[in-house]
Amino acid sequence: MVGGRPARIPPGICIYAIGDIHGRADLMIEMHRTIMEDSQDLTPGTEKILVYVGDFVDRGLESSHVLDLLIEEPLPDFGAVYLVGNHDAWFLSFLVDAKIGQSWLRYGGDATLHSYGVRVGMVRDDLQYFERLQAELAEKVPPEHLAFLRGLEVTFQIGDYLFVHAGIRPHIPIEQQSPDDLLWIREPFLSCPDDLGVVVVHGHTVEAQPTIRNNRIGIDTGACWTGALSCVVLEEDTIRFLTTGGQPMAER
Ligand SMILES: [Mn+2]
Repeated sequence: MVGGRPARIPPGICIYAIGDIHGRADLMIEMHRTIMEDSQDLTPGTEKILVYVGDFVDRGLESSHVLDLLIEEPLPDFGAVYLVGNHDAWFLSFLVDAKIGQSWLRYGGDATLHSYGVRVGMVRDDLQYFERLQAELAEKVPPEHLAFLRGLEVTFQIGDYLFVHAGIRPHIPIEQQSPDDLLWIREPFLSCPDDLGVVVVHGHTVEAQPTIRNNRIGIDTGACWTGALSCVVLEEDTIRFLTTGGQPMAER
């Protein structure tokens, strides 16, 4: 809801927004197929835009393959918007600052390294070890992947909707939001009940089901663990979801 009325996408446009993929190429392929099928039923001539809310890499086993597919096989007849997630930013940071290796590897960067053929071995905590991994990764990451990651957008706005990886800090204008908040925020955004002037579509925080609140739609259903990759479909003032098969998470 925005200003007491349902949020809207401009007429003639259909948005498909996909949550955190985290190296699950298998689920992304399945979701792409589902979206292709679903879009057959749209009014002919509808403009179709696919928005990815970021976190393409880490945790899942196929980060490198996910980037290959996005670069080489974008869905035909869809516009595409690729947003940056905190994990995608972490990947790029590691290439310039080996010191962050310890936290990055702990939160799924180890799987990304494996996907590029970089052997992680026994994780140590000395800088030399992370510098070795950094050098090997730099050697093995294709320049196309770096260009893709560096070209990711932070936000995308259309109609009454704002798409961003994590969320926004309530009651601060979009253009004054800190990049840290946009990529990392949880509270006070997630439980804020207020009209934020836009409905925020975001990933980053795993919820058992895709979530609709009056000011946000959360589409991270923890695909890398649950097998459930979610997509929200927005057309005019309608909201519906597509999800790959998989075990939904137990309510927490
Ligand atoms: Mn994530």
